[in-house]
Amino acid sequence: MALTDPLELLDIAGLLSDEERQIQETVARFVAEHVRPHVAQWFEAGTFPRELAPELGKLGVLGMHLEGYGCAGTSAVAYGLACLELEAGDSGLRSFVSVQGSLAMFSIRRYGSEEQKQEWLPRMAAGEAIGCFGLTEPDFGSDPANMRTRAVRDGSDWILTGTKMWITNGSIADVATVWAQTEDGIRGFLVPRGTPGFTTRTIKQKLSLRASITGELVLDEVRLPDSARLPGAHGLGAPLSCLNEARFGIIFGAAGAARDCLRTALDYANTRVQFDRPIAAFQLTQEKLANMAVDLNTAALLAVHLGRLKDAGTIKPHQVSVGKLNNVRKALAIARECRTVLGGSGITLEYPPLRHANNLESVLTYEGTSEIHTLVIGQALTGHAAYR
Ligand code: TGC
Ligand code: FAD
Repeated sequence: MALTDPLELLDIAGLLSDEERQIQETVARFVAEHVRPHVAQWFEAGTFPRELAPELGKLGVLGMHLEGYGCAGTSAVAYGLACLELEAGDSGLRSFVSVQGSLAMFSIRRYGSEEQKQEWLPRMAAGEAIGCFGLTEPDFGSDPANMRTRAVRDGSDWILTGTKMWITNGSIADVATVWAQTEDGIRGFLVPRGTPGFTTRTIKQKLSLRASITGELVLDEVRLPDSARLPGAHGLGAPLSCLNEARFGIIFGAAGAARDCLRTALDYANTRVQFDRPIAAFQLTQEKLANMAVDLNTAALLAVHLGRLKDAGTIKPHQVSVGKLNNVRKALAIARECRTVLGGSGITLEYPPLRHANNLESVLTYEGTSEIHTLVIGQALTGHAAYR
């Protein structure tokens, strides 16, 4: 008798509470109804349907692990499981939710004034307002400490000038959290769409994360009042603390993309007949499937373990790096291997593995490249920072 799901191999669901399983199933149903039937077409067209935002708001996943202001305040593990199911649909969908909740909303929740929280968080939780997070610049990605975007005082106002690159939701966002150098170190600012001097552009011709909008933010002497500054954010540690949140979601999300690929490959291998036998009956295919199932289940175990550490309030940034590095690397390898199980059919959008593999190329790079996470782990092991 075959297992119905590859994650049954280690009974990962047995590690979860009833409430966590319920949240996971609710998100899985949403993805089955609202995403799976359309996602190949969104990917092909290179669009993310904005009208999905209020639906995601109703589902309760936007800022779901934050407390108050219309957010559900769930556990970290529950949030992770939601990311797993969203990314099983498409990494672009999980990206939308990560950027909205873990970067844009989290930056306001942790570092914003009471007025900023009241103004933005309830609408963002409902999906009525979309946020983005501008840290990366054309010349400074892995090394944000050297960013060129500047904010200088002009009386009681600030004048912001600079360019942010590769910004998820950048050209559809109603508000951007923008990080800039000041005389007093790095600070964060909320820049609403429509502010004079603030323009955005959508980046085209992507071969990855096509069902997600990626943009450039241009700030040309944008004048903002001091009330637009995030008063609690001082120094590079502030944006990096937001990254910990989004990186955490990716640890679970990558496992979701890999599970979708492996489910597809298992189904395909059981039904595709060559040499008068299902290809699942060949030892070489079984070796692929077994290795991938072991890697997927250990990735899921790691995700749940890190989720428990996060819920206990003890997780460290280098532990998040272990999860992000391992799970994205493994998910990418699984997606590519599943593609081979599907033969020629694997290269089309009719099946998800190559779409996931292409998406995971971005996931390997954003939120800290695999090399940067390797160096974070190296620093934790040796005490030596080897970035510069
Ligand atoms: P370093 O001197 O090590 O640190 C500066 C200050 O920050 C503190 N810190 C952290 N705090 C919280 N969480 C972390 N993970 C932190 N890492 C460092 C550190 O303690 C220090 O604090 P203080 O008080 O002493 O000043 O900084 P560094 O310049 O040497 O850089 C370290 C490095 C390379 C690890 C960091 O720059 C880095 O992580 N680079 C990667 C950049 C990155 O990940 N960018 C992502 C942009 S956002 C994105 O990709 C969104 S995609 C979303 C989607 O679509 O899903
Ligand atoms: P670089 O930093 O130039 O790196 C190029 C190569 O050099 C990489 O392999 C890197 O690992 C390597 N490298 C760099 N430094 C070192 C070192 N010290 N040692 C060894 N190797 C090194 N950013 C945001 O701020 N907000 C977003 O919403 C956002 N969304 C994104 C969406 C997509 C689809 C993509 C692709 C990117 C997004 N990013 C976003 C940007 C992303 O975080 C950066 O691309 C990433 O941090 C890497 O920066 P970079 O592209 O400038 O590459």
